[in-house]
Amino acid sequence: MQLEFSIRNPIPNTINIFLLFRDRDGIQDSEDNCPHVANAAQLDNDSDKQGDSCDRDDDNDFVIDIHDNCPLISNRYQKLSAAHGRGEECKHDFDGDEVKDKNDACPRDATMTAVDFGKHVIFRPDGEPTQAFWRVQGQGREVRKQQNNNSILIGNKAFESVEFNSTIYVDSDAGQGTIGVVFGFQSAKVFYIVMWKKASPNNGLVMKEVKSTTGPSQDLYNALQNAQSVSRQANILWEDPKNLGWDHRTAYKFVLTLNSARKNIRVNVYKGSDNIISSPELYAGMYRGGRLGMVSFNQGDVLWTALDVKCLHL
Ligand SMILES: [Ca+2]
Ligand SMILES: [Ca+2]
Ligand SMILES: [Ca+2]
Ligand SMILES: [Ca+2]
Repeated sequence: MQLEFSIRNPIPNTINIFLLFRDRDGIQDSEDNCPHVANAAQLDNDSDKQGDSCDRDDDNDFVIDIHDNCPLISNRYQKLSAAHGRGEECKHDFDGDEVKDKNDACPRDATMTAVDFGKHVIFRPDGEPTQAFWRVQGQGREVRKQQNNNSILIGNKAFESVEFNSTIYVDSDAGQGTIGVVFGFQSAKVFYIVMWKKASPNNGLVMKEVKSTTGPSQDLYNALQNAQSVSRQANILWEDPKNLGWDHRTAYKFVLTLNSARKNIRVNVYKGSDNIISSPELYAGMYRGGRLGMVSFNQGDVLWTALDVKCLHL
């Protein structure tokens, strides 16, 4: 919904879009279940319209969270499991979604047990109409972009602190385009992007912070492709100083670690077991969580496989 809001009803350039979001988590205050706390995931375990991040009692059992031995499962009598140091009712399954913690991608989020990009939106940052060139398969853990066009796929689920893993593979000998991932997506005007070019002279991996006054437009697309920061569109946060490009038919594992509390972000890229690209821990002042996705410009036959997400509780 956030995306449609931004694309179909662009906000005039004169209005600071952040005035609508006091806590800058991408949720409009009127719809935000914690308007003073950045909680992009909007979790509300007991469905009382007070988000977990600002609800003192997330399970409505009258034991406040800080004293509750199962804060997401109603257990008024607080029976303790001595072996686990938690309440009996949540000793193996903290959020009560019937997936044990060790198998649960987000053990403190009952709405999320495994990543699934089956539900998503697609948009073109250049503002052109989107075409159905994307396919999602493998229970939402594999995404393929078949044709060469400029578009971004964004999963519907928003995350706060998270580790996002994907293996990117160009299944072709053709093309010199850009491949990458998107994170902290709040709207088509506010997101982060990791882009990796193949061709020189501007090859190499770059991480950008998008804060666009226009949203999808030729200006935004040009700014994303620009080797410099472009005011009112996109800032470069980090560039790989080694300027490595990617190769056809080679698998690269991307690991993004995102901390919404400390606003730290980090990317590592592996080829086999070699850590070929490693950013330092970057401070990203506006990172407050958001949705995850994939990007490719001027490149077809791109595969994102082994998609995996782990919520981090820091
Ligand atoms: Ca909020
Ligand atoms: Ca609540
Ligand atoms: Ca409670
Ligand atoms: Ca669980």
